[in-house]
Amino acid sequence: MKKTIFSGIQPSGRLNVGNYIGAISQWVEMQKEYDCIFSVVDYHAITVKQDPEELRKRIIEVTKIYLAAGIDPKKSIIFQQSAVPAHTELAWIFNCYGAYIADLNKMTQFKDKAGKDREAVSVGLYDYPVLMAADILMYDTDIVPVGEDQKQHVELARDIARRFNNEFGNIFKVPEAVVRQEGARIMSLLEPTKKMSKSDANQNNCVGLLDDIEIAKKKIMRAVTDTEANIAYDPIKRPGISNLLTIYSVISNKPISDLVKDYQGKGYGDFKKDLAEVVAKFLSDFQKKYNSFSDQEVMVILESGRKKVEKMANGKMEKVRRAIGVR
Ligand code: AQP
Repeated sequence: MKKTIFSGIQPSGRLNVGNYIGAISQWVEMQKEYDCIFSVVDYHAITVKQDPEELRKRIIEVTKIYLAAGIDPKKSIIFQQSAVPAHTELAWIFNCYGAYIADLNKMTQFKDKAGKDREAVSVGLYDYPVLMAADILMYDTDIVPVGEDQKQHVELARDIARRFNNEFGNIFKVPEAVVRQEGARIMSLLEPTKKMSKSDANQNNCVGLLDDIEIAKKKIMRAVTDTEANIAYDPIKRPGISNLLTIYSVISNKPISDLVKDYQGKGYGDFKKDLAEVVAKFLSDFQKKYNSFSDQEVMVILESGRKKVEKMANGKMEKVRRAIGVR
């Protein structure tokens, strides 16, 4: 039997090359070998304030990005999380069985996102990892391909599955996170010690997948490097240039060591100019595919995905409801 993959992205901003490299590009490869389920996790997006009209647009936009990247709806299931209410139901049950306050207090993403205002953010932002556990565990997922930042949340899903199974019998599969070796954490262009994030208030930190090509090139040219003169890979001491090398390597499919050799004796100016061209070509091909999908097509794909996962989710929920004694 083929293994099951589950992953998702929240429509909380404009998707960037970090999301593509860390998550979506892995998914595309995995479709060849596994049964894949990819969700547009819109109930995660509302853990921070969203404009309803923007959110509606972003749900379609993220789905088109999956399609443009090469997720094939004939091979893989694509669905919208909120269309399957079993996800929030299971999250509630995990809130009561399996997830502890002590777990959520450790979550670094919550600490980063809540900042100093911890008491004033939504309960949803705090509870986000529990909903994510419900998403993953619902479908007997074996593997969760994510970027580095989501590893801790997948660990929690594993703990919840084990705890629930200990109490109620073998109901959930314990999944594993898969993080790519190179590109698991693409950094911000202007502050390369911080992760590139789609909801970053300063969009000059990110190369958006739907950015205007000329603007994207300018963002690369302005990216922070350092005061050294040579092109070298050292993420700790030289995070800026190392991040650009990673982006270059993944997009052009050339090993970092080859790129470093190619740029011996050349400066940042030459390197960035070439990278800007590589990124421009990538974005232009990507956007052509993106624009070939209509909103109508997307709605049909999401609806067909909903029908497929709903059956699985309902089956799992019946077992869970019986196990905890509400049926
Ligand atoms: N900088 C990154 N490098 C590599 N992978 C990344 N991912 C996100 N940023 C990077 C991966 O993309 C997927 C998106 O997951 P998400 O939408 O649930 O949110 P996130 O992890 O919180 O990503 P963002 O872009 O930072 O969104 P916002 O700003 O809304 O919080 C995940 O697989 C993630 O690891």
